[in-house]
Formats: sequence, structure tokens, C-alpha cells
Amino acid sequence: MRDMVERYRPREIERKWQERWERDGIYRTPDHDDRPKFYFLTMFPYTSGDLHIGHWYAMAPSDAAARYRRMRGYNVLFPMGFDAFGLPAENAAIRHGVHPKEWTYRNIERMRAQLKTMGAMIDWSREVITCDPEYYKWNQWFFLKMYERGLAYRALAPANWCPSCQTVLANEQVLPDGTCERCHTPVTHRDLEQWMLRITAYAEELLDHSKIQWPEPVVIMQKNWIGRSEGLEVAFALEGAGPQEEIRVFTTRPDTIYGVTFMVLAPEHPLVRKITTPERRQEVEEYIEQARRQTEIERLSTIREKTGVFTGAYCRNLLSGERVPIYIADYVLPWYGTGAVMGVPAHDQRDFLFARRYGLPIKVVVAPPGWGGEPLEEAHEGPGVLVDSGPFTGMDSEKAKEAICSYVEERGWGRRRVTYRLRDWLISRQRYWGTPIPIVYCDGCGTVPVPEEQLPVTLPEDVDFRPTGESPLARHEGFVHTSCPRCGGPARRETDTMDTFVDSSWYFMRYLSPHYQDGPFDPELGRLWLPVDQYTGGAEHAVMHLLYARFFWKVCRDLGLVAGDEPFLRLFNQGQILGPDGQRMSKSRGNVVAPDEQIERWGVDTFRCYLMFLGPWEDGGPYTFEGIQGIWRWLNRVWALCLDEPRKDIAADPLPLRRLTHRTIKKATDDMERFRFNTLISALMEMTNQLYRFRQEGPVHPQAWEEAIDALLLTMAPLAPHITEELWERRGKPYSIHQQAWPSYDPELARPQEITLVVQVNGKVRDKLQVPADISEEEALRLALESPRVRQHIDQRSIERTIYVPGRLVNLVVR
Ligand code: ANZ
Ligand code: ZN
Repeated sequence: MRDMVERYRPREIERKWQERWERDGIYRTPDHDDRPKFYFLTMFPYTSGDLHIGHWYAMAPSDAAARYRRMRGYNVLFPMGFDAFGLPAENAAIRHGVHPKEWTYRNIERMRAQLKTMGAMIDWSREVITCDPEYYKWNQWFFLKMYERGLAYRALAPANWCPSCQTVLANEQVLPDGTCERCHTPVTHRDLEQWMLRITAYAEELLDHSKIQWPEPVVIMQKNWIGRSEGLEVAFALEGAGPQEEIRVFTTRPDTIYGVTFMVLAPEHPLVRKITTPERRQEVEEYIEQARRQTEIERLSTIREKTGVFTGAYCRNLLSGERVPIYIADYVLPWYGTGAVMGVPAHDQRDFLFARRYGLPIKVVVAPPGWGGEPLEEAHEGPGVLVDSGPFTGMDSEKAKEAICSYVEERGWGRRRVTYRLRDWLISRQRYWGTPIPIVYCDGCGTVPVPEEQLPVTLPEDVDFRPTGESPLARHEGFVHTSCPRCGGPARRETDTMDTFVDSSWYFMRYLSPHYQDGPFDPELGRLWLPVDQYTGGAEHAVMHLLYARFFWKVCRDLGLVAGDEPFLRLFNQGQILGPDGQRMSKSRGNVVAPDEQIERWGVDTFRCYLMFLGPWEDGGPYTFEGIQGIWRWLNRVWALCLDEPRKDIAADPLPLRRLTHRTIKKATDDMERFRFNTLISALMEMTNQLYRFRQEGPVHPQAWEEAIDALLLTMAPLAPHITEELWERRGKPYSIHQQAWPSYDPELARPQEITLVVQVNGKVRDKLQVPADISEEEALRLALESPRVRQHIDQRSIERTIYVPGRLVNLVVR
């Protein structure tokens, strides 16, 4: 029996090393360095006050990956900051009577401390806090730059309005059931003068994801969000009006134009009041009123019955010469296309239902396969041959699309057009805790941007921030009243604040030089560090944040601030950690795992490794007690293995041990490259087991052993930074393990060895297979069952039992 080795006491070790690393500044990232740069970014947390397991799941594996990059010889930037403006601060402040600023900074203190327990290689000297005037000054600066270029403008915009939060919500903040994502109150609709950013100017470019490596689902979501449609904008003549009076519609189905039997305008369409006949006026007005109260989600709901009212007016189809009635209906959206739709009930199901409801004719112009002229049961939306379509009759519908577009264009009745679903980004928020919009309104000069030298427009602190619907800043006399930067006369400040997605659209640029005063970031450092090489974070940001950040980047590019077309070259979305019951974690289910408690119990390294072990990072998985215990046992075994020297003999064969080492390094390298932490940890556990076996089976070759332990610790270092540092030191290696190179492998030694696997059926040898020496039991069985000779001997019988002797034999017992 050997001497007992000292027990593994993670909490002591972890505290010690975190202090030492901080003191030595080993995670300070130099800007100027010979190594190639690697910018590893993980989404910064909102200052909710608690670093929950979701944050850990995004950040701890990111830290491991960033550490790996650094060991691979890169100068890695891995910064952290806080997304600190926004409604929750205000709501909490209203509820608990603390100032949003106090609440926010208190939360930051706590979260920063929690983050530090992670032992991550964060360069804290680059911390960014978005509610700091030093930061939001540059939100205002970007706004002014966009304003100068016509990319920021004010317009009367229909807005989703939450009557409880008393604020405008973006469409994305309205849940599918039409309620507010924060308080679940049904959302209503309001028109307000608001500031918009012209993201649509970049719609076409934002559709191009060819220069980035992003997960396919995110790319698809962005494409759908932007929603590009090619079609025809075409005029219909207004009856009884002068020759110029027309209604223009946008259609993606010009081939169906001979099937138009009615026209529908959005209730908000400017022509509606002009064309409505006196007898229809009252009904139309009532309908417009009810449409105004609906949210867009309700208007577009597919389950709601499509309603509308007749205006009393008619228009003429220029191609067919037919006269069709004009309706208004709320399913037509004022901002999309031209806000007017040609109704083709035979070929659009929505129009079909509408026509049925209002007794409008259904005219087939694209024949369904085998159609004999009978009435349709539902719209035929597919392709076909044109019927009843003037000169286009008999033409294939795809061809007819083109032919009709050309026909219309030649006659000056319309033009081919591309439309997008994407709308400009509404950034005005009628709330307090955000960046003031740097605009002044003067009676004489109108809308005047605050001059750059006067930035930041500071958010005053002594504000009554209870929500009333109007921005709380509007009640702050000292803030509101100012003098006009142009004429010096009395003027009023804009009192809305910016959407916090503005803050998060460029924070990764600010990390480079968080205290830089001559611009949003030091351009020299921008050239050095940008773009971000790897971004990691939650899939819930697929659209808004990631689209807005791309838009901001393109604006910066056009301002000459950055080079290249994309901010984030590679993106990775982590999965979700579930409760031990396999359900989504929630307070009401009582299955929430609190990271702080886990760390208290197991130490950070065990917790980190378990997060990376419980499933593929992109999938997540349930958090179980047995699972984390398994990791705890493994780290304890590594601890004992490294401190308890085996018997050594120079005469021992180094080869088997070296093969194990090099195979494991290769596996670790491949897995690290692909963020496959779970299989990586499995391989390291397996290596640990093998090392115990080698030790037990006899003296080991001294150099081969040393190489093996070094490799084990080095490949574990990104995952479990504290225990590896401690063991590294105890083994007399140079400080710090985190400044060592990633071990390389000899491909020859790493090549899987082959063995002959004997396959028996009921004890009789039926086949011999060449398989990799480290084959798993499952794989061995699978291969055995695939062998035709084995199959032949099993025949129709069923397998009772399987016996597996690793590296040697599979015996199938059948009956
Ligand atoms: C006639 C037609 C016939 C249409 C047919 C479709 C099928 P996407 O693909 O999403 O771009 N549309 C146009 N403007 C609209 C608006 N403001 N509100 C609601 N609907 C609108 O959809 C384009 C189609 O949506 C257009 O093509 C138009 O209906 C409708 F068999 O025109 B279509
Ligand atoms: Zn003025």
C-alpha cells in the first residue's frame, strides 16, 4: 500500500489560482503581439442580477474554446461586459423603489463576482457597461452619423403598444398570442412619431450570408425575416376618375391577373377616404376604427376569419378590361408592397375565403391538372396552364409570369419589383432607462441634431420614471428645456430613449478600447482585432440582435470605420440545459439548478466539466446528480493519478502508452476544433482509466509516463483550469499551464491500431474482422451483426445474449 495522497480540495485551489492569475495578469490580452489574433466573443449578459445556468452554459465552454485557441498560439481576445439598459431595470426599480442605476450597478457587482468564480480567461480591463455615458455617448454618435446619411429618420409609425408597460414594443416582443412578452398583457396598437433606422437600405445585402459560417437555421430565419419577394407592381384604373387615378398593387402572381374579381386596400390606404361612396362611408369608417385597434399579429392570424367592407368604388383591370369592386380588409398591411392587393380567389386561399364570404365571383385562370371547368372546392395555388387569359391563354403559368410582366412594362402600366418583409427598425422607446436620442426640436429650425461636441446627452438621474405612456424624460423640465444648437433660441429635447438593441449592435467594437475618447473605438485596434472570429450565444438571438449587428457593421463599413462586410465570421448556438427531470428549468417546476450552489458543492472545475459533458454543446441536455458525480470522481482520479507516481522502469515498452497518449491528443484536438466537449471529456476519462491500468499492470516507461500525464493535463487545462494548474505546479512544471502550447501528436502513433475481432455464434467461430483496437462494444456488436457469414448462422433465430471480450471477441448466443 502506498502513502495516501492528499485529498483534492477544489475550493482552496480555485480561490488560490484565481487570485494568482489576476495578480499576474495572465489573461490580459496585449494588442500588439507577434501571434495571429483571434477574437472570441460570447454574448454579454443582461444585468438581471444573477448569472444563471444558461449564462454558464454559454460562457464556460466558450472559455474552454478560447483557452484552446490561445494554447494553439493565437493572441486571443476574450472580453466581457454588461448589457445594462432596458425595461427590467425600470420595472424592478418601480417595484422595489430603487433607482434603475443603483439596481443595475448592484447587479453588475454581483454578476462580475459570479463571472470571476468561473475562472475564465476574461480580460477584465476591457469591460464595457452600456449604461455608462462613456458608452452610450457613442450610441448617440452613431445615431447622428446615420441621421446625416438619411439612415435615421422620424415618421408616424403604427406601433404595438403595451398598455401595462406603457411602451411601444417591437413585433418580436409581442408573443404569438398577441400579448406582451414581459407582462403578458394583450398588446394594442397606436400611431406615434418615432425614430427609425433604415435597415431596409441594406435588405439585399443582409440576405447574403455567403461570407460567414453560421448555423443553417439562423441563416434561414434571417432570410425569412427579410422576406424577399419578386413580383410585379401593376396599376388598376380607378373608375370614373381622371386618367391618372389608379391603384397600384404588388403581386407575386402576375400570371393570375386575368382572374382578379375584386381589389382590396389596407384600411389605412390613403385612397380609401377618397374613393368611398357616401352610402358606404359609415361602415368603412367603423371598419377602419376597429382595424386600428388590432395588432399586426391579430391581423395576420391565419385562424381569424378574413373580414372586409365594400367601399362602393370600382376599378378596371387594364389587361382584361374587367370592372371589379374595391374592398378594404385588415389582412392587407399598409406597409407591405403598395398596401393594395388584387383579389384572385381561384388561386389564393385567403382570397378564396374572402370571395365566398362576400359572394364574389371565383374565376379560374390557371387550370388545375385534369380540370373540367367545375367550380373549385379550394384555391388552386399551384402552377398550370392559363385559361381565360386573353393573349396568354394556353401558356404555362411560369412562362406567363414573365410574359405578363413584360407586357405590363411595355405599356407603362407597371414594373417588375422586389419587395421585402423587413421593415425599418423602430428605435424609439417611451421609457427612462436607455440612451437619450440626441435630437432637439426648435420652433424656428425644426428638428436639429445635437452637435457631436455636445455629446453625450446625459440621462438625468433625478427622474420620476413611473410609466405613464409618455417618456419619463418629458416630465423632467431641466432635461427637456434646452437651447437650439443652431439659433440659440428655446428648444425642447427629444424625450424618447433608444431600443437597447442599439447598445448590443456594436459592443464588441467597444471592447477593443473601452475608454477611447475620439470615436466608438480606436481605429488602429479595429484594424488589428476586427472582425470577430468566433461568436457564441443563444439561438434566440437569430434574428434581432444578429441582424441589427450586421446592419450596424455595414453602416460602419460605409463610414470607413471597419473593413470587410461581416462582423461575426463564425457563429455557434449552444443548446439548452434542462432540469434533472428533463424539463425546461423553471421556478414553478422547482427544477432550477443554481450555479453558485453547485460550485459551493463540487468546485468550479467539476461544474465546468459537467456542463461540457452532459450533452453535445449544441443540444444541451438534462442536468443530473449522477452525471456531475461522475465528473467529480473523474477529477479525483486524475488528482490521485498525477500525485501518486507509478513504478517506473526504463526497460518497459513505451509504445502502448505512447499510442494512448497520441491517440488522445489527436481526439482532443479534433473535438476542440468542433466544440465537441462531451466526446472530448469521454476520451480523457478513457485515457485516465487506461493510465490506471498501465500503472497496475507493471512498471511503466518513465518518459512515456511523463508524456502521458503532461498530455492529459494540457488537454484538460481549457476545461478544468484550476486543478490542472495545481497539478502542473505540483509536478514541478513551469507556471503557468495556461501559457503552454497545446500538445501536438505524431500521426503515426495516433493512428488507430487494428486488431482481429473473433465473432462466434453459440461459441463457434463464424468470422474474423479487422477492427480498430479501441472499438467500443456497441460498434463491435454492430459490425459483428453486419457480417454476412454471421448473419447466415443466426438465420431467423433471435439473439438471447451477447458476450463481449474487449479487443478480442464477440459471442452471440442465439436460440
Ligand atoms: C395576387 C395573388 C394571386 C397573390 C395569387 C398571391 C397568390 P409574399 O410572397 O409574401 O411577398 N400581398 C401583396 N401586398 C400585400 C399586403 N400589403 N398585405 C397583404 N398581402 C399582400 O406575398 C405576395 C402576395 O401577397 C401578393 O401576391 C399579394 O397577393 C399579397 F394566386 O397578388 B398576390
Ligand atoms: Zn433653432
